[in-house]
Amino acid sequence: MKLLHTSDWHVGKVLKGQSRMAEHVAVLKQVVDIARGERPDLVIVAGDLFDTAAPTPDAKRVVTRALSALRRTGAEVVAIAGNHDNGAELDALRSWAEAAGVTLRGSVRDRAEDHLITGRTAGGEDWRLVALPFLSQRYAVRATEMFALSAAEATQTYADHVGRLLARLTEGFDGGVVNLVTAHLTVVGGMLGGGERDAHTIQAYAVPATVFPTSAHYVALGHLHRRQSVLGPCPVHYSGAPLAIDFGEEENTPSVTVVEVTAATAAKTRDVPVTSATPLRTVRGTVAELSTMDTGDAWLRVYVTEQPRAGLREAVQEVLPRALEVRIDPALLAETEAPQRAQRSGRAARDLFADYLSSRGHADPDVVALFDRLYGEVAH
Ligand SMILES: [Mn+2]
Repeated sequence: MKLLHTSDWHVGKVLKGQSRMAEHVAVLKQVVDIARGERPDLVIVAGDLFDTAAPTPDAKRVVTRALSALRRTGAEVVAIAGNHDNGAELDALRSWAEAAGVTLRGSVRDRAEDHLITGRTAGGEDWRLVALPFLSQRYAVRATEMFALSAAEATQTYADHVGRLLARLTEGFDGGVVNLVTAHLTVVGGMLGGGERDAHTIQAYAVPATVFPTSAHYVALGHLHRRQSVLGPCPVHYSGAPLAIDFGEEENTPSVTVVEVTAATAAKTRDVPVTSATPLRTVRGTVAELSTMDTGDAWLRVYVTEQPRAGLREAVQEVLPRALEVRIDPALLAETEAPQRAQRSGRAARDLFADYLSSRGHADPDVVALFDRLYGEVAH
């Protein structure tokens, strides 16, 4: 059978004030086009369909249309909730989704059978898919345990919990059927894409790849935005996000993963690039250097290698109108040594403010003069 594995759409993402909605429409259209060309039997969306737990009506329309369009290619469609999704809300839509031929699993239920989805391809191959949506560590590691355990023990408990769940859910995996797993989690050794929220938590609650059984023919993961396979007892893959979600992910090649697998042969994977999103780029330089750069239509994060001064952001945005984030180069700020804290008592506000500015590498007489004028207006 053939699978199309995708994840981490993050529809509704607003990047530094810039909506990505038009890009998402184009990206998901391309994913649907790929599905039309590839004709997979099953499409798996491994979580983080939305960027937030309270998506806008626009975001909901884009996601539901994409799921329906994928279904219309003739594929079964299964989607699970990620940590960014509102699992309970996805579950609330289950009966509607089912009527449209789309299977949703929003949150972990106490009935194991609820997480086992079975099907048969047009060619007569049987498959079963264990669908485990994101399991919150707050839910998995009860508060009482958190107080009594060290961080390492709490992580172990989360990994144990996920391991026990997967062992229970996959205990019926046996021969003659294509055994599949989808989950939204971090596997130990996985490489972050760069833009995932709260990277610390993502790494702290990593589970070992040994939670997946040798009897699985393919494990379709979401959560890490970088396309990668993970060493494990069976084929374990992250499809990665189909577009760079945030700065730091510009080195990833966004794609979907097409998988050919049978009950008797090892899964063969192939990456199909998704190219419709606007690229993200990080550039560095002085305003003069930046003004000579050709950055095309990319959204930019700009690290300016100049001392901070009033109007610097505007100067950058004038030469690079697609700069969404403008910051002083962190390397430059680190070089600026913080002077000794000056004696405060008995000194004028203007002098204290000037000291503060120079301590931040921002000695700009225009700003001091403006402060002086505004302070004069409110102090009398
Ligand atoms: Mn995620």
